Amino acid sequence: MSNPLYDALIAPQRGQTTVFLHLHDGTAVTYAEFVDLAGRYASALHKLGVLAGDRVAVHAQKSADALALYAACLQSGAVYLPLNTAYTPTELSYFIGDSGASLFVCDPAEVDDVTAIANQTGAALRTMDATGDGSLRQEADALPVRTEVADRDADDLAALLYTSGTTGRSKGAMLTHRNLLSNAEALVKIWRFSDEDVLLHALPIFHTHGLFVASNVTLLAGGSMIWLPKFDTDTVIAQLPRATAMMGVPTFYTRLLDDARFDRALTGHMRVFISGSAPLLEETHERFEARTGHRILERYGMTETSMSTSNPYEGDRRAGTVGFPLPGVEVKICDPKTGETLPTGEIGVLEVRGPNVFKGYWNMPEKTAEELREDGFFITGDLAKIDADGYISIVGRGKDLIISGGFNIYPKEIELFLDDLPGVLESAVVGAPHPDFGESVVAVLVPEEGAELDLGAIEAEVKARLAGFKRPRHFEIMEALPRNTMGKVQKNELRNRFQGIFQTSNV
Ligand code: MCA
Ligand code: AMP
Repeated sequence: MSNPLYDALIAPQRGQTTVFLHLHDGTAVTYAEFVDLAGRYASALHKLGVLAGDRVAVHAQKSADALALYAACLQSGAVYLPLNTAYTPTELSYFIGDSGASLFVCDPAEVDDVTAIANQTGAALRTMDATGDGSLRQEADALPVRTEVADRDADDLAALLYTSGTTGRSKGAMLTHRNLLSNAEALVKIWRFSDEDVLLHALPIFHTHGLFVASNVTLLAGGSMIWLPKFDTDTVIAQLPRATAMMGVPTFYTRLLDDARFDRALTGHMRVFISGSAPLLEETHERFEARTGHRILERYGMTETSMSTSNPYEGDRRAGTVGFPLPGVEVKICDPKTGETLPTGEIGVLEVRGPNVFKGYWNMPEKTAEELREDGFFITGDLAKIDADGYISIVGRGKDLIISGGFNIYPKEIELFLDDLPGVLESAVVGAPHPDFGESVVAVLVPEEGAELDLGAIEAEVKARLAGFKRPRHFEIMEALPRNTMGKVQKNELRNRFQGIFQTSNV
């Protein structure tokens, strides 16, 4: 009997009285308590009839319980499906339906809005609030700690993470035990994580970064985490003296740099600051070093691959690069049209192969075949180059994607939504540089002939149905979209036109 992730991350911690999570209210959860809590949730899952391979969809705030539910899913062999807390019921309905989740754990405040979704798909509905309380914990509390661990193969699914697609339809990336464990092992090794580490954790746990990179790495190393509900500059500054390591998206670091308290004295004791999920500007890298003496360690990954490359722990952490492939991971730069490998130094599409590469998209064999080659290389859609020293730089995106504060936004999804609104003939959505989020969203609307667009009503509709981070922060009404002779919308022209739109306005 074996269960690769549970055996490596959770089982060794059973009975350990050292602290795993330092909570923001000053209390702590020991490893022994965490493993028991997970065991109670595993009992609740068992009682609900959740079987190995079943999907458990979780739309809950970050808490110790939410993480214990992830561990319980590993123990039960269920497939953990975390969902961005900003998603609206309109968005949730697709994920619950598409995944065929047998259990949907939501926030108590949204029960009325999502009951219909659960009824329609046949998922059992339970609740969990920001403190972890809710109907699921009440059931778990009444049950004994389950010790039975489901037998799982390295190729069995551990998690299903939805990532939006250029066609506007989200794709569920199937991540196996092998994918997640091999990545955690590689990262613990190259970033030198140990049981002495205290990771300042201010990331959300519904994405690869906060869940797998940060939490799996800490669990595997047996370290502890300062478990913050979200990123808040004051709290991070107050907690930093207790930490040894921090992981964040570039917005975390630019916000810290905007605060004079964030300096050499505050950070001198830190072992490492790691950045990813979006490009870290060279300027931020340099400001960070000048202020703190630390060079941020930038790495690169994707939902489909977890982490693929990283700057070195020891050695030159080069600004503007994402370092070298992780141990066991192969990368190549290919011609986007032919797929042929390009010579060193040329820009092309980055392809990745290794134990980190996902199994494919849930129920989407054609999409999987388009992006995952038969020889195992995954076509990332990121444009990159490799220099003579082997450092990889991400120089752009071949895919139409906006990354705002580390969250991915696919223009197509917003365009399809806007096109459906009354009076809108068509729309185009592009990203523009934003001082806080890196990039933010601009929407161009073309009205139907004779129609008067009411931007206030459009914004209200967007707010009600799309997650807040996807909200266009600038709308522009135009008579027609710029098109080339083939009729294709010239997004570059729009990007150039709106390049400075967020630099001056306060949005
Ligand atoms: C919140 N808002 C945003 C964002 N976050 N708008 C644009 N972009 C965002 N990222 C909006 C809310 O909808 C709200 O709008 C207003 O900002 C305030 O919300 P609040 O929650 O208070 O925002 P915040 O606390 O300032 O959040 C910003 C943040 C957060 C701290 C940067 O977005 C964050 O923690 N980002 C991390 C994302 C992440 O973990 N990415 C990893 C993906 P309104 O006022 O209209 O209601 S994994 C990945 O990419 C790969 C695998 C990898 O390599 O890691
Ligand atoms: P996701 O779809 O959330 O997995 O986001 C993955 C995308 O984030 C990648 O395809 C890249 O475009 C981007 N990304 C992640 N890390 C970095 C980085 N260090 N530099 C530039 N882009 C990054």
